[in-house]
Amino acid sequence: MNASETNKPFLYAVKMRASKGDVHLSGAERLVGKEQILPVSQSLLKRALNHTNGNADAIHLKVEAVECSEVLKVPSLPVTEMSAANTDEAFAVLERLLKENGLRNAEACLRLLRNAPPMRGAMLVDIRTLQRCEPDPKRGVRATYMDGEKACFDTKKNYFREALILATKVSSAPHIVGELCISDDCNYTTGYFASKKSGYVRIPNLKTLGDPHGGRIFLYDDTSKKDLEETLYYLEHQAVIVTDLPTDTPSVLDVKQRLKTLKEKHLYRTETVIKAVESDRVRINGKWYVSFTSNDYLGFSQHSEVKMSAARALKQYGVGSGGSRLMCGTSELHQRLERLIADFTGYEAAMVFNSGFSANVSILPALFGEGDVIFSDALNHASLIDGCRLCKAQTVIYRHNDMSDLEEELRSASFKHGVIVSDAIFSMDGDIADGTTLTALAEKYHVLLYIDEAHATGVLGEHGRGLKEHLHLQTKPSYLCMGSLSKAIGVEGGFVAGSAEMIDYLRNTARGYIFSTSLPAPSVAAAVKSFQLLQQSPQYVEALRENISFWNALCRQYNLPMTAETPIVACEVGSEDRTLSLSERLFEEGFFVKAIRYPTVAKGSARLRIAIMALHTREHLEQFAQTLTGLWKEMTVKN
Ligand code: WAQ
Ligand code: MG
Repeated sequence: MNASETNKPFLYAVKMRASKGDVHLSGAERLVGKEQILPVSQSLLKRALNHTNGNADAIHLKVEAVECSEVLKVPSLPVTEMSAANTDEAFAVLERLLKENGLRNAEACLRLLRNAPPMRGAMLVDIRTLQRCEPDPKRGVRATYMDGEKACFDTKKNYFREALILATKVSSAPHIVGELCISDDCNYTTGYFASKKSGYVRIPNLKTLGDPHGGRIFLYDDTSKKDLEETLYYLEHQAVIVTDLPTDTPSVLDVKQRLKTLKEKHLYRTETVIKAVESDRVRINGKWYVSFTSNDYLGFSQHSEVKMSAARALKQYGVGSGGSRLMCGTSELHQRLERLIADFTGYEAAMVFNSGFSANVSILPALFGEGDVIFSDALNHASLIDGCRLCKAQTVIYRHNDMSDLEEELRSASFKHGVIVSDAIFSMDGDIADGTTLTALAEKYHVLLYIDEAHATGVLGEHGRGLKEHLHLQTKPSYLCMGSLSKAIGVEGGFVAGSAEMIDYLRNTARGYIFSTSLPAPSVAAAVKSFQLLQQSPQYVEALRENISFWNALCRQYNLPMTAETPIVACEVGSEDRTLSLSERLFEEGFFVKAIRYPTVAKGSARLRIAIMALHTREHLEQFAQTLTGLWKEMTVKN
């Protein structure tokens, strides 16, 4: 690199080539300004180091100066997308394009492409004779010294961008009338035809997945070959910057199309408007339905004392809290609620968030970062998944409630800090986490245990204290209990309970806590009352448990395969549209149960999520089981 000798402006060709033994793994090049040499080199090196073809044992990185005055600017070929369902259709498209571009021996040309030997360069083929005319047929001719106008720091190969740059340069070379290309990467099946006349035409399915065979032909049109040198020089040495690449101009998001796709896949969701709630019934469009959709398991959202408590707080404090907790959003009520939660769950301290979702996406990133590993159950709630995503820590997903898989992962991972994250009751399946083994594993491998009790608070354990009470587990300092105020507690918000220091630290670092206006006083007062009700008497939890037992008895009586350990009953149908129609049929019969579909559950495992409440009358439970049995039989017979 001797660009510094003069004051002329330069660009720099940065070329990377990675190989293992004699095998070429990956290669890429950029043509960039001086200040981009380092970041671009780094991205190319990363690419060389992380190539799926294998680990490189030699990486060549070459930086060469190119005088700016020598650089040609060429506008990108326009891009057209074709469709082709299989290789036959794809090759038919290619053939048509070749013919449109004046090639008389299109079929023979395609045979040449199909039988291209593996090489680093392309074949330079005379369009009349189909003879190859590059000096070294083993190597082929290589198009180099080219890039898009804006530097690109992709560490993964951007097939389309790179191919479009190459095709644009090649099509601007003297005597080149077209180009054909199929990637030799076995997982990339889209190829293209490019020419000045046709532009860059993308064709999918030019080969089948897994096929490592590719090839590239530059079509040359100059019978006398008097300018062959010129063509070769242009391809291999002329520096070209491609302007106006299509990705440079972002396209407007097509939400209309996306909505259409959602509807086609039966994944479109609508809101049901509830006009009134009364015990286990809701009014929709002027009619009362028995609801099996609410998470208000104990009916506290309607409990007269809970409502009174909210009303008093409304009078005293007003509607909104006016600020975040660390500003003016902490009232005596907030503190009382947190004290109550700590006592109720059996921890030193607790703090309240505006929602369980906010708690999960705030707590995990506050605690875990680079070098840490989160071990997360495959069926954890979306907010836990997003909490993991927001962390710089690595996430390892273990099979749902599979403790030997979890242990295997714990044993084989290395990390600075680790945490096991699990729902206590899984929200869409209703099963209970194996808390005993989780606790033992957390201790054995010196990791934190983070349990999301959203559906377990007020449900599990004699007094509804959650998983710990249910399994008679001791409180451990390395155990963090997160929960919700919006399910059995009947209000809104989330919480986390743990050691006093842990909670102190989280108040200082959990972003959803710090940067949200705090819960309004009426909600806080209502939650306080709900916890007091739970503490005063086990009657509410008992009533719920009795209804679950009654439901299970009905299931046995009607032969319905839907017995449940918790108030969440998974009625798995599978197909999205059949689940929707089951929900509709039940609605016609006076029952309100929503269909649960992807992404809440896996594709093809759509279901009704039946939620049992303490408020359900036996009569309603019985009527529902009876109706569901009829419809369920109808469905299973049909399919
Ligand atoms: N110059 C000439 N020929 C080359 C070059 C080059 N710089 N790089 C690769 N080839 C030849 C070589 O024979 C390869 O075996 C063959 O092309 C395929 O190369 O719109 O990835 O790099 O999404 O595997 C097309 C993208 C991707 C289509 C093409 O080619 C789209 C691709 P690969
Ligand atoms: Mg390749």
